[in-house]
Amino acid sequence: MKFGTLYSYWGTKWQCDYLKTLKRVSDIGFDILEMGAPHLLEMSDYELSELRRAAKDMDMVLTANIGPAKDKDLASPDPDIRKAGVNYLIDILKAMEKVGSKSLVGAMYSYWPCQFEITDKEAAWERSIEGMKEVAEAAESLGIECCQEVLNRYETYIITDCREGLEYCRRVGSENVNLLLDTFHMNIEEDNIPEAIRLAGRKLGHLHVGESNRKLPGMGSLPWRDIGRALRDIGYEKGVVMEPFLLQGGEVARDCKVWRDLSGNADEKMLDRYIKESLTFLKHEFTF
Ligand SMILES: [Mn+2]
Repeated sequence: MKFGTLYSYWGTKWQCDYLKTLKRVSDIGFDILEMGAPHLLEMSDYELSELRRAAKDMDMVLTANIGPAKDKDLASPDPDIRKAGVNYLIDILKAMEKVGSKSLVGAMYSYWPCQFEITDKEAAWERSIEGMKEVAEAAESLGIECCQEVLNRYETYIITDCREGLEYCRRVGSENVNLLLDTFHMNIEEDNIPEAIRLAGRKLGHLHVGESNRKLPGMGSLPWRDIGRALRDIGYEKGVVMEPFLLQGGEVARDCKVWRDLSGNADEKMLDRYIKESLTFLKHEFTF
């Protein structure tokens, strides 16, 4: 397994100095930096190649996290919005190729955060799957995996448990379209987190890890040792990426509904210490 974190841990805005953060995350001991996929479209070819080289030099893997905006919803009843969604995801895949990233992860089957104005699920699935087939074709030709994130009921109506995620992937029918399970969402929706991981089996392409309140693994009460056992049972060798949201204020906290400080007023040094300790803890629980 490779361990990583989302870039936004230290900030309150969805933005990042990636060269600096790559070094920081590498120094802490991670193997993966998860980027914000939209940022790839804002970067020049030179910046993408510079980041690609830096990641290679540090032996770091880059993954890209996406939650498309509402005007790029693959499940929208509006064909223009669906078309914009398909084009957007394909543009991201092309930028990922330039930065050397092989894994696009997130709720790309629709938009995020969902406003639940439309909840006609079967029709939404039909539309989303049709668009995802086009995206999958591009992903196949670029050798990139698209991992569909199973969310919880408050954030989407499309895919809210592992079983539905597997069915969605089956209907898209591509080797490059797999599942992203996230322990935070699973804790709300699954009967049993390790069993859901076993059910996903070889279709599990990416794992997000966080406690029930999105604190760092080890700060709460999720059954990490049992989760690790399930990952070993399915021979999981892909990414285990933390998505911690501890800081109050700003657009990150607003989008992730962090309405109080969960960091104990940590400064940057403390945040580094917390995440390093969490990595040590998680590696121990997952490999013991
Ligand atoms: Mn997640």
